[in-house]
Amino acid sequence: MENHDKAILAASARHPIVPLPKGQFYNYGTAGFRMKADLLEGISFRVGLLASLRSRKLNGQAIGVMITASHNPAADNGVKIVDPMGDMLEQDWERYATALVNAPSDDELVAVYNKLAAELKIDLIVPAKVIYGRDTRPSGHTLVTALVAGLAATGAEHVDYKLLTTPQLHYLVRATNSEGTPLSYGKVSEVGYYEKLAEAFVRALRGRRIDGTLVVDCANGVGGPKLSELLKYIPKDKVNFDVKVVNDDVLRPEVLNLECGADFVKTKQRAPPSPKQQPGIRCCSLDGDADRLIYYWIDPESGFVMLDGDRISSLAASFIGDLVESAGLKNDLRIGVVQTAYANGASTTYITQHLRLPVICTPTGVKHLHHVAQGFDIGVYFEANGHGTVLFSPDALSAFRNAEPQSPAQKDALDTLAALGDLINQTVGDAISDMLLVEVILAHKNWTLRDWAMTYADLPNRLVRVEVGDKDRFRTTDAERRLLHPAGAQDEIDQAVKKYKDARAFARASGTENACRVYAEAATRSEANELAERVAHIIERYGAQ
Ligand code: NG1
Ligand code: ZN
Repeated sequence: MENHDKAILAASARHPIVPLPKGQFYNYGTAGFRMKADLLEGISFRVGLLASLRSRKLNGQAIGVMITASHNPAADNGVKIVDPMGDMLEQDWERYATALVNAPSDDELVAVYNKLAAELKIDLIVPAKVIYGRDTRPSGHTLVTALVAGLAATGAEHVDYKLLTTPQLHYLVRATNSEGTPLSYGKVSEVGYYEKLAEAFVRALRGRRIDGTLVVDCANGVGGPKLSELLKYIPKDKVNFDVKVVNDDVLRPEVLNLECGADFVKTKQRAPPSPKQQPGIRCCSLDGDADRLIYYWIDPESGFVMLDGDRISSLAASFIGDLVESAGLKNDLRIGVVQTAYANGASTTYITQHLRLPVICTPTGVKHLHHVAQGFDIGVYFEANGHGTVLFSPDALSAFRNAEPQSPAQKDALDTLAALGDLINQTVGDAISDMLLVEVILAHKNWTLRDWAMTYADLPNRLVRVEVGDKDRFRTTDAERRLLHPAGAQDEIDQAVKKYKDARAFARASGTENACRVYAEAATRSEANELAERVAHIIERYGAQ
């Protein structure tokens, strides 16, 4: 049997783990391992070991590793594993990642590695392949070196794709594993991704005009250069796509996600202060690794108006729902929308009552949404923060291609749907692909952002972060909408909610920070604020016990 012990021991000594205070552990959470970059070198090395094991377990299929901390400040970083179809790491393996990373010494690391290989019946002679990329954070270099040391120590073949957006890496993992099969996802290169999106964008537009200029704030992250690159592949003679790329400075690391980007816009509910936008201009923001997207404009009368993930979700569901009907496939394909408890209640009402589509609520974290969306023929899923995509089942994709159109209108709808199948990233939420989708829909509907915003009125809402002693004491049920523990807390929240009209509130432990989050919505802004404060006090009180 192949033995990696010596190589792992030697390399681990060069990429040590930073011990945490007694009783604390590193945890593979919703975003993989994410924290201050100077804690991550040893973790990245160990993730390399795990990625090799995972690839071997899956008979040498390529596994992805992405080094990014998304919308977090520049000093943070993160390491996340991507499964062969481009989806998130299988849930059971999160535990194995956590076990490897928390091994207290090099010897114990080797012991955990071998124990996992034995328990999971992994043949260490099988070839392993891991592909990886990173965002623009300077700490990415050190983390890549450590990752490669882990891959080399375990004899895994590895490919460095250097700077990538997170969704680009997901694309490349799926493209690598499907290459040469009937289900090929596209060329195995960054250029292949641009070609695929650009071609599908032109096809989905079907000659429609895109109105005005689109300003894209790239959070001074990797999305900036990548979007500029993509734009070169969109033929100017076929499409009038006037894009102004702003906040694309990737040379000064300290400006990453600083006062710009999708997370800033969503949480501060205002436009980035720089560059200042003229009223009426269509704007959108990506986050630091280009997997979140938020649209907005400055209205001459009402000021800043935001169109977030819930809006993108309802826009996509409405457009695709209409196309499916026009294509004569309404009785053949099940369309559904997946949201989390953070979705604005007005969006849920609009989708269920106006669009008449089913909505399922899942716990926070895209892996949950993705999984439930796979249960539909067309599953639209977005988090309110702008992360999401639309998944098409194999049946849906083959219906778009093979259904016999009975009229030119049916043919047009089928062709548009087939183009959307290629335009929309099927592996993970992709801000650049989602942006092209929104532009296609607005062009088809001949809508401005104001027309889009008029479809329904958001309920005023407020999100509050509450510091608690031990957030893990707060346990939830019903897709995180109700607290099970600590006993009594939910009753108090229920009492508070009853005092307001059209109100809803919930509290849950964050999966990415050591805190609880409280969300409240109500008929007016002041009531939403008041309710959020009340529930936050309840959580503070229980959190202090
Ligand atoms: P937590 O910290 O578990 O609330 C946050 C976001 C999620 C998700 C993850 C991963 C909110 C309220 N929560 O999770 O939607 O995106 O980060 O980045 O936005
Ligand atoms: Zn992100």
